[in-house]
Amino acid sequence: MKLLIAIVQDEDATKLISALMSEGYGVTKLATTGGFLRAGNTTLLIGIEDCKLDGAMGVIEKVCHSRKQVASAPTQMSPGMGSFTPYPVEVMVGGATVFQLSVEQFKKF
Ligand code: 2BA
Repeated sequence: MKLLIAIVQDEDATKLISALMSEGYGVTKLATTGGFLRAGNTTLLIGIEDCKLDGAMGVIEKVCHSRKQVASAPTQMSPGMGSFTPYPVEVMVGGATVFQLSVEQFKKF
């Protein structure tokens, strides 16, 4: 058995959960925050049998889209002065960041 930890953009989360559920995958949704943009994103926990791994990855790849987002990165105006001001930086946020873990044991009580 595998556990997928999929970090996706909030815009894709509802559609992705629906698509996964309709194909019989179990999903847990967590409200999370990206460390770089400090913006909300969604993390899904998906526990699956090994034989369904490719199917789940396919659904994630199909539903989730990359988008450009603007981040406010701090910059130092005067070196040594300790004064920082934000300036906009454009970054491409991925459709999904997916970690695949092997599950040692799975039980439901
Ligand atoms: P954030 O940390 O908010 O990052 C959003 C996007 O900003 C990233 O998209 C990337 O394009 C850019 N970015 C991140 N760190 C950067 C840096 N130090 N310098 C320049 N640009 C940077 P993605 O790579 O697609 O990541 C989307 C979200 O997935 C991340 O949101 C974070 O929540 C999660 N994530 C990505 N890689 C991760 C990792 N190795 N471990 C845990 N979470 C990760």
